[in-house]
Amino acid sequence: MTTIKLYGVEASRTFRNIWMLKELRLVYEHDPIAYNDKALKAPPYTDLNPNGRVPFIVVDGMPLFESLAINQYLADKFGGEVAAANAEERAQITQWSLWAATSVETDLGNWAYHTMFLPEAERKPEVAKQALENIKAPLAVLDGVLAKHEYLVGNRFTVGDLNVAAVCYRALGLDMPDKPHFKTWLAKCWSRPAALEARRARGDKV
Ligand SMILES: N[C@@H](CCC(=O)N[C@@H](CS)C(=O)NCC(=O)O)C(=O)O
Repeated sequence: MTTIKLYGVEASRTFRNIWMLKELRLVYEHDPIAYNDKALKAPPYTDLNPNGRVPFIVVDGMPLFESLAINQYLADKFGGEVAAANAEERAQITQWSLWAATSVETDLGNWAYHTMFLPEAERKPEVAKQALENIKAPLAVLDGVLAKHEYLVGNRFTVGDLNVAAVCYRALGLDMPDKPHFKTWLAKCWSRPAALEARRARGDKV
């Protein structure tokens, strides 16, 4: 029998993997260790993820880190509609996952930190403003693609949508009337039952 153990507090990137585990209806153990817990920076945790960060997962003894790679692996291993159907779909899913991590994640994070998370005295409005400016172009790209296609890969919801929507989580709180296709797609992805469960797990009132 397969054993799956996920590590990381829900209110962290770990919720991306909780969403995927719930999409696939997998049974798993969970160690909700916090990202600022000192224990994360030492064995036995660093034996599993030498970065000392969450999330990471252990499936049948194999440790894996990087939230988006974990989701692609879970989809590949446990299959179903959300997985790539062939090498071409897998390539496109990887393309979108890497795109989200490199083109959107940092700026969206900076916007959220400097508008919501940091103590008010530490927030820098100019950083938030620049971050918002920076994400306009990549999100316009996404909006353009979603104007022509309901989903990113293969005309159905896949781990590609899940990974990009998960990275764009903070954009749920952004008013973007000029990006209607992106907003509709984001709301649709995040209203999936598994996505709502993942949000509730991190304390969102949804
Ligand atoms: N690219 C990694 C980022 C992992 C990451 O930075 N995790 C944060 C929590 S969301 C963390 O553990 N931070 C603690 C630290 O950097 O010491 C992923 O997507 O899994």
